Amino acid sequence: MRYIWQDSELADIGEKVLAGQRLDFADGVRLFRSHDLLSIGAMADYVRRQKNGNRAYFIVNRHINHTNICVNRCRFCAFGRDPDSPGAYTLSLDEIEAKALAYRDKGIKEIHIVGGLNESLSLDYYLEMMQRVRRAVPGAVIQSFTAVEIDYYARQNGLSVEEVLRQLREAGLDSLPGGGAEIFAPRVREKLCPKKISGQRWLEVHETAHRLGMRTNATMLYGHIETIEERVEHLLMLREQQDRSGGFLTFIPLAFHPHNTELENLVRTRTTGYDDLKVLAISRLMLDNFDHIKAFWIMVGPKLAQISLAFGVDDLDGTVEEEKIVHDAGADTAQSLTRQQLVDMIRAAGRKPVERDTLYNVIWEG
Ligand code: V47
Repeated sequence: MRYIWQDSELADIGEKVLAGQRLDFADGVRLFRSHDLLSIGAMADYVRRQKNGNRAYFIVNRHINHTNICVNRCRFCAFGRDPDSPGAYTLSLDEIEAKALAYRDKGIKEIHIVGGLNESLSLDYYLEMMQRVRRAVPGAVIQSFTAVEIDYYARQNGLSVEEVLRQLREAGLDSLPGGGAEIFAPRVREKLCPKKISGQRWLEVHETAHRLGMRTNATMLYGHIETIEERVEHLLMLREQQDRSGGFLTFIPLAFHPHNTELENLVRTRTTGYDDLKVLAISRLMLDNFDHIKAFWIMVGPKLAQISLAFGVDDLDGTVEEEKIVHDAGADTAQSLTRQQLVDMIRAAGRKPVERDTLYNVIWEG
């Protein structure tokens, strides 16, 4: 069998992929510099098939953003507000419980809750939130609070990250989502999110969660001021962490949306479809110790997410229902897709739809 990349400038990288050898920093940079998208995609598709066969995953889930009040005020974020700004909100525990309860009988398998760093909320609010959501939807996995939020609750309460995670887990938390990673490079963090925890700290929080037996996700925010080298470093830092602690489930690249952010005049355009596919495919190639690569359709649109199934992606995320963070920043995607739409998108790409829970337990196979 001959592969498309064997006649390309990337043939030597393709040989490594075929031999199951790890790609290095220089390979990653060359892949990002190359315009041979089809060769990169074919290599990623080869790896994807080795790991996941013909399966493509989705989940019936619901996002809840409990507050947009945030002390960090990152320059790339259109969601965060000061407490007295127009549009600032904090959901009561009754409101959060009602949002979860509304999905109780709809086969929901995951509740994804993230929000801002709100000084006026106590750890008790989060503990009771977990208890109430757990009771409201006992059949769903609760994947909540980014590493940034967990670190904040620890500092706010004079507790260790481990203690906060233990208490939240006791109350119902199962897993951490991958947000807040942005780009680990200190140069970018100083410019875009100087108040946010360092990349090192983000990794430490995930390492602690993994040590406690919790599975977590990882992300990378791309398409702003980061360089190609900083993208590759970010991926390699995640790969090294995964070698050490092994608890990452899936990697989700997040395409930067500039509208309504402080970067709007600097980064005038959204990421291109070409770059989105390259980031997804190169992530599949570099992160050889991650089982899954997810295209969050909310970010890249359902059509590109579907095409990405031929570029290394094996997961489209889910029904979502309500999304504020990227829609505040100008996303023009819908708020939700139905289960049937996800199944149809996957089938039309020639793949076998598999409904999963957060931990990739199979709920249904089509
Ligand atoms: O942490 C903020 C990013 C994240 C913008 O773990 C932005 O399965 C684009 O992490 N343009 C939240 N992105 C979303 C997130 C996520 C989504 C879906 C699934 C999972 C998972 C995680 O969104 C934030 C930040 O990194 N973000 N502002 C923006 N303007």
